Amino acid sequence: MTRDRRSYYLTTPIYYVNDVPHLGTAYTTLAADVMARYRRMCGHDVLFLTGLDEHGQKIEQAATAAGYSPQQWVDKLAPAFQETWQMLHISNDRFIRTTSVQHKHSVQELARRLLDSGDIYRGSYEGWYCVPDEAYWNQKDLADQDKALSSDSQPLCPDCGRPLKYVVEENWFFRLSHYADFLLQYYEDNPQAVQPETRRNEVLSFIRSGLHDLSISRANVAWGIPLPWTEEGDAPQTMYVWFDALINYITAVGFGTDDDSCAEEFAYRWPAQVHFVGKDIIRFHCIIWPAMLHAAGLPLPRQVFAHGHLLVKGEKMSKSKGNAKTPAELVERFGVDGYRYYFMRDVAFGQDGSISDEAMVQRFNGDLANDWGNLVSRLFSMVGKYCAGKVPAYGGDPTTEGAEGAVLRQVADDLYDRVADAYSRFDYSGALNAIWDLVRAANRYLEDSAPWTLAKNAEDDQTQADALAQVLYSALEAVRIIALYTAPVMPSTSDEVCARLGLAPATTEIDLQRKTQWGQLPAGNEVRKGEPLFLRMEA
Ligand code: ME8
Repeated sequence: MTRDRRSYYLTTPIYYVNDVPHLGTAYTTLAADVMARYRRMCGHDVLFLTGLDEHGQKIEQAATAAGYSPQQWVDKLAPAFQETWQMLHISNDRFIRTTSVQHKHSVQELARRLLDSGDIYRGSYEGWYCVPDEAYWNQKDLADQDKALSSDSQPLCPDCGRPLKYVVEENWFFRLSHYADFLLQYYEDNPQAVQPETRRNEVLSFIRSGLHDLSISRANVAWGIPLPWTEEGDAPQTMYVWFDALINYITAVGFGTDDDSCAEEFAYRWPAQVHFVGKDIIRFHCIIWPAMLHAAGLPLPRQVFAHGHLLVKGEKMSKSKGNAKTPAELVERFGVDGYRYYFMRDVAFGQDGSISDEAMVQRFNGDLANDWGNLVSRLFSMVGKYCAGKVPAYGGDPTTEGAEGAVLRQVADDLYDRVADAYSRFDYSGALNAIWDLVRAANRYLEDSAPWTLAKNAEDDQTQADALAQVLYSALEAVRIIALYTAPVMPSTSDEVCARLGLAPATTEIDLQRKTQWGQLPAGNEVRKGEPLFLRMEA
């Protein structure tokens, strides 16, 4: 296998298959998709993974309640996730399901390694458990709830607010407490490893408050990967669902098999460049997961980026709160690209963000229908009228473009670095805002240079004819460049604009920096006006 480009391996959480995907799960997946598309366009060898977390008590209970076996249940619901991602034009390269045979081998292999290294031991667990979050809680986490002090009362989960269950069982533990100093040092040496900064601080203070060993097997949950060892007289146990789930990130790139090509892929792909997660699951990803990897002698992911939550009327959107919407309802109204643009532009990635119908309509009408869509339709129709529908000849000679043209070109020339800087900070909104400077500059340029006036005398006056050609060429060139930059967020629209300019699809570019340099639009290409890209909608 030749590996001549740099690997960029990125992941989303694997979602619980207890229901269909909603806007929250789609949000993480979309953000990861935009990053995957951007990195591909910059020439990285991207591997984008998403998938499903199919084991555990929560799934077992949902299946039973619906009258299915757990396997039937996950098989029934899994396609809804794949279909939703296809509908949203998610470009994942792999889709992992934790019920796969390969994943079972991978989990058992990692567990064996940790047993061999002395990091797993037998113990007894007594304490609180949140089934919906599949998370253990210590007494100190519940300190502010008086009721938590005895096992016959029922405290609430500090995270999701639902009643906890008291669990007493003999099972197996991972020596998480051993790794507190290692983790503190690691995060001190690698400040980028958890972002944004607020989340990093949260992780550090959690570690400083003391880590407890973690129970990694369950005696009374049948729906899971069997522990690969049993001691005489013991009933079989299954792996704790988070221990199982986190390992998906290495299963998907070849861990746990004897096959040479898998080992080679693992060496090439691991560690991951970035795990995208919501802030609700940061402790699993920034404490448990790196400790497991380190204990097994494996490198740690380069970065975990924990974004905020989508809020509806101030509350986290979630199935349990009954305020969850499915992407299909919005895609039907706003189109796939309208949907994608809104979530990437209007919600600051990293912070909680309120979403509303009004804001969506406003963004759609203002940024898409007015600014971007209108630029394309009025420009392309002028090219049809004044240049017989062809890109006018103009070599992009900077000495002939005039002051306004030079300003427009400068905005375009500055964009690569601005966009790259924004993406390096996961600032999607900032990247789009920078791109919109070019959209606005192109609209202003048309206003200021008034091609419709130049066209009036172009037939008799060569200077006016040249000026008209320059203006339309420059504006078309800006449109070509905008289509390239917006492709990670709005792939179909960008490909459509490129097709109307007689160009290859924007989404297939792998050298964004070179391709966005000014002056590459070939003169003579047919320009097709086509239907409006975005139709204004009523509030
Ligand atoms: O936690 N806003 O799965 P899950 C933004 N299986 N993002 C949201 C959101 C909201 N309102 N609601 C959900 C699990 N999310 C485990 C993960 S990984 C090894 C195992 C997103 O189905 C966000 O990414 O509960 C959050 O972290 C994830 O969905 C939780 O998905």
